[in-house]
Amino acid sequence: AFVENLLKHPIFLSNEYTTKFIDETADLFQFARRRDRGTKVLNYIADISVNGHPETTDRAAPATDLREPRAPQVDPGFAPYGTRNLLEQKGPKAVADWMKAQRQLLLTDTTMRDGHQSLLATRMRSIDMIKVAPAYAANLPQLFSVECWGGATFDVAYRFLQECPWQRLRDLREAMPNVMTQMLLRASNGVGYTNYPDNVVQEFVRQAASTGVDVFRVFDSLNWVENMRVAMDAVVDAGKVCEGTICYTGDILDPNRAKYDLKYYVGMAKELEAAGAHVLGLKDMAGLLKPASAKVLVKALKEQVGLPIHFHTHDTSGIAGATILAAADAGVDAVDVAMDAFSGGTSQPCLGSIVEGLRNTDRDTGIDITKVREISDYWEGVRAQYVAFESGLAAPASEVYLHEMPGGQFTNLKAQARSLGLEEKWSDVAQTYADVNQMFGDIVKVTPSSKVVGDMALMMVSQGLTRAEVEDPATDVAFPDSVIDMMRGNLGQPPGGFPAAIINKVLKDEAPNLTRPGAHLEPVDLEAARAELSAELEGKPVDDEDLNGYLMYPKVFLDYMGRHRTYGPVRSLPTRTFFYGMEPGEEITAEIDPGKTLEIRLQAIGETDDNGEVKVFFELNGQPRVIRVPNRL
Ligand code: BTN
Ligand code: 3PY
Ligand code: ZN
Repeated sequence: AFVENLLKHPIFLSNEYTTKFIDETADLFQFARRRDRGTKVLNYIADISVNGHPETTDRAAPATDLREPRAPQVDPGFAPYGTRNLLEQKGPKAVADWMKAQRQLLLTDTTMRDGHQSLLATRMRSIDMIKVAPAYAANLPQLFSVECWGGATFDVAYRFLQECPWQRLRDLREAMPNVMTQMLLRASNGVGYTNYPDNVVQEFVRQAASTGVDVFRVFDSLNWVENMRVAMDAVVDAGKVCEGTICYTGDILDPNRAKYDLKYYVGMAKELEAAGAHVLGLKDMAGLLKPASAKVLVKALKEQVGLPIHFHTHDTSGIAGATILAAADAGVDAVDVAMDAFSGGTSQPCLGSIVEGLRNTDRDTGIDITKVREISDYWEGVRAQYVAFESGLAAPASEVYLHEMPGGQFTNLKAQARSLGLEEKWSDVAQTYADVNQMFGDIVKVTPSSKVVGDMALMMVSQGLTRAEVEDPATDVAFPDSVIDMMRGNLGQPPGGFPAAIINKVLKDEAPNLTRPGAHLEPVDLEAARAELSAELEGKPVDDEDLNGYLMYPKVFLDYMGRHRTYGPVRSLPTRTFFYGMEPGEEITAEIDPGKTLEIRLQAIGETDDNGEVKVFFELNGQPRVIRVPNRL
């Protein structure tokens, strides 16, 4: 009815048609909710074509003749028996037993989560993942899991990619029914940066399990097992694989880093086993575990803990492949790798090279390397579309052993330093980051504790403060909010607590809370939150997925919904169109619903008129359409 009204409307017929016209024209407004999604998407394309995308302006752009990447073609629905089938049939404990009984080294492909999180600032769009998911199901059913959710992907999907992370998960799950999906969960910090009330964490895990996560890698940013139980219990209750995870820092072979020695890690592993983990995660988020240390650590964990071990690392230093091989020799059960085109540097080591490196050994992965190459060729084409988000780390960086920054943070912090005019002082930032770590008592640095250390280091370098000056009781220091929050105990407690000197300096007379934050955060009234959200959305019914998005990130979620009302299902646009708009003469298709495809041709872009507006001429499924957008350049 709306479209009919619109087509007959005199203003529309006179071509004086803008988004504003729709919003301000009362006789159309009663249908505004059902305003045709094609028009919304055209508005988006018109706006980006005229004004550019705020995130890619002034950044490197893909070659103009770059073609859309094509995924390997497979028989639709072909999905040989895989780990997901085992989980469905026999449950998580059977998956763990099966892992231990395997001789081959099991592989997780991280391309769809940590790979692009570490190389492209998490900007990979769902459409690029979903297109290749059937090829994973058909050709790589031997994978242990595909890590494709959690970490920073949740927030970035809403905030920067204008898409729903739950829908991504649902679509991947459907296209890949035989291989386990895996997510990274920051325990009580959910997929956010601060502790949430227990019932918010429980509800989030329940929903993630129900929408499609099979393996939950649960870690705490201070390695505080006490603060992991709520999330771990929720995973076990959901019948999914609970990977209770140790974050690795320091160097077990370095006598000067005795705080994180072999005994510490074995002790934590035993705590996680007792807490109900099915699998032990060993998460080396900065890539600090060296080959010789891996041999010692994995051997000890295998001997003293009954759980299968799943090792995750980053190749920032360039020798993480060697560490994986050493861990494999020592009996590690599964490791994380990224598809060749998304591997190396701050990402994971190279999947294809590990497959080849172990061929004809007793840890042979059994993975078909020709299928790996086919899929990686696709990923190479995908990556080329995201050059605007490349971090530019051109070579291995042994400096990582100094600062111990996680893979995802390294390049981010570099960009932050650049934007503060501290590019020339990067080596200061790296050293100061290490100093702050010592000042905080030598803590695990991983989201969100890594962000706190980064905030403090940037503040010190930009103000020219040394550690001694910060610690001097006589100087007055304005600490970043995140530092105050952490010293208050709001992220929990590191082993041995934070040093009294820094707590006193940051909090002055205030006493820190040393108990688990979740124990004193009021539970959220979920139905009241749902009603509040529904009211914000003018009465729209709110499902559990949207409610969980809102509970994690209230403002980010509402902003996303606001843009969604204006721009519609832009997730269905090709990546180049999403980030760069279209050129005159160009044609694209966008499947906005299964079987409902928009054929879009941009005919011409007009001149800017006296009102500062530009007419953009399209053909939508063969019908001429004119969209006016403000020229904001
Ligand atoms: C973002 O949140 O920045 C990405 C979503 C796209 C928002 C669109 S881009 C065209 C228009 N111009 C803006 O500045 N925002 C919207
Ligand atoms: C995240 O929490 O997003 C991480 O990748 C930590 O390593
Ligand atoms: Zn990682």
